[in-house]
Amino acid sequence: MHTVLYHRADLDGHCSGAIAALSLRQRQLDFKLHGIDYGDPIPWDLIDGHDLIVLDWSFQPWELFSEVLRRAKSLVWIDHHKTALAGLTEAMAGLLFTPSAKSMFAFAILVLVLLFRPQGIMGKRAAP
Ligand SMILES: [Mn+2]
Repeated sequence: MHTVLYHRADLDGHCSGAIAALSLRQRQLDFKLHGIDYGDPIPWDLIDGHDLIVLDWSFQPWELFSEVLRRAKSLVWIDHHKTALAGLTEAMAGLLFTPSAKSMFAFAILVLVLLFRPQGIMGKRAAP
């Protein structure tokens, strides 16, 4: 079963949750839709063994991501907030390097992205 966790505190969270629900319904997949906000308890019963889709929201602290990856069957995570990218790169760097190098690593990633992919890391929009 799929679980869709969407940010319940803003409109883009609600809309992305609705789009995911429509898509899963069209494909006749079983799912639970669950709104979440920062400070809410993590709904582990909806994560354990489920195909998890997280929209417009991030697990914080970042160490929670490794536990989610361990417990969920799969994870799709879509979040447009710049703190999401910085936090994730910091968490990854924390696994690879000394903790003191974490913020330096996130800064280096941001500079590299801006240098080589100023248009963003996703594909270009096709011409209409
Ligand atoms: Mn948002």
